[in-house]
Parts: sequence; structure tokens; C-alpha cells
Amino acid sequence: MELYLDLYSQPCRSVYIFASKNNIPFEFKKLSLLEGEQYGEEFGKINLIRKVPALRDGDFCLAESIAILLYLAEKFKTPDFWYPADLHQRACINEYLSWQHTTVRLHGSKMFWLRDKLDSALEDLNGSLKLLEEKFIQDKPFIAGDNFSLADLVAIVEVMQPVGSGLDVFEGRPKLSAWRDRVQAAIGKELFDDAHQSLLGAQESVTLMDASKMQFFKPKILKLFM
Ligand SMILES: N[C@@H](CCC(=O)N[C@@H](CS)C(=O)NCC(=O)O)C(=O)O
Repeated sequence: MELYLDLYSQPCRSVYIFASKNNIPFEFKKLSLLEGEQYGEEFGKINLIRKVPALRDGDFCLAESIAILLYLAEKFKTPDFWYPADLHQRACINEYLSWQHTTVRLHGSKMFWLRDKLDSALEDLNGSLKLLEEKFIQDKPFIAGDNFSLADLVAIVEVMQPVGSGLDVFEGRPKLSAWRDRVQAAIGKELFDDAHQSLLGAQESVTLMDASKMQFFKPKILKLFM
């Protein structure tokens, strides 16, 4: 099985951590978004949407991180806590997985790319983080209750995205920080750091990146957020 990933991307990091943590055998196919490799002919055969993450399992190709996570969970029968059979716990996880696309994920990316439009990006991000704390985490250890799940995995990689732009989103947020510590411990520090290594060194690489590389990526990103 092949996973096409660029670890700058939040949805790629959740798929990478999930597959690694569950010892799912896969070939890491590095695809550099900043080099425009998503537009290559070969990748078009894997994912016509031309986004990562993408999966190829024999003749079967799949896009969309949440679909990939659920496919892997079902195919490899990962431990129940990731995506519990319990109706209500599963519903809470589905609720977060449905909500995150247009909130924590989008607002975290905005902070990462639009440092020049900080005020409005920061306002959106603060609103999403407040909801993450008040609606999803509440006073529970994890989003679905007592146990770590797919919802926490998807949430932590999203919350980390603005950290890649130098913003300490945990400062002044003790509830979010305590949740982060529990989630990091559940993933394991080594794997967590491995998945976030390129993101946390990203500011430097993005600043140093020459204009020809950014031509592939930044205009699309900016259009998305305007
Ligand atoms: N909803 C998709 C989003 C995937 C996505 O937007 N991937 C971005 C990286 S974070 C990408 O590949 N962008 C390439 C492009 O837009 O050219 C998922 O959850 O997998």
C-alpha cells in the first residue's frame, strides 16, 4: 500500500501518524506540494483531485484524509478506541470530523499562510479554538470522553499548524494545553515529533523558498482564503 504525503499538510500528518501508530505497512511516497508535484502526470493517475493525502492499495485509489483514516481503521481493524463501535462515542467523533474542515483546519492554515493578514486570521482561529475547548473537549480528557480517538488525532495536527508559523496557540489556554499533553502522550512523543518535524522547521523553509516554487502553491492558497 502506498501513501502519498507531504508532512507540511495537516491531513497528511493525521494519516501518517495513524498508519505508523497502528503498524500498518505502507510505502511513504513523498509528494512535495511546494514543488508542484501534485500536478505531475503519475500523481494524476492516483488522485485526480490532485491533493494529498492519497492512498493506493493495489488497484484501489482513495483521496480525502477522513475517508483514508476510516478505510485504514476498517481494513486493519485498529483498536476500538480510535473509532469506537459505541453509537454515541462514534457520533461525537463524526461530529468533530465533520466540523473541523471549515474551522480548526481552515483557520489554522490561514494563520500559517497569511501572516500578513494576521488580525482577521487570528480572530477566526481564536473562535475555532474556543469552540474546540468549550464544545468538543469540555471537561473530558478527550473529545469522545475518556479515551483518545481519531477525533483527537485529527484535531491535534490541525491545532499544530499555526504553531508552525510561530504562534503559541497554547499560551493562556490551560485546557487546550492539558488536552495536547494527553494527546501527545497517547500518540507517543517520538512519532509526534517525527510527524511535526518539517512543519516546525517550516517558517524558515517557506521564507527561504524561491518565488518559482511558491508560484505553484501560494496563489491557490490565497484564493481559498480570500
Ligand atoms: N479535504 C482534504 C483536503 C486535502 C488538501 O487540501 N490537501 C492540500 C494540502 S493540506 C493539498 O494537497 N493541496 C494541493 C493543492 O491545492 O495544490 C483532506 O482532508 O484530505
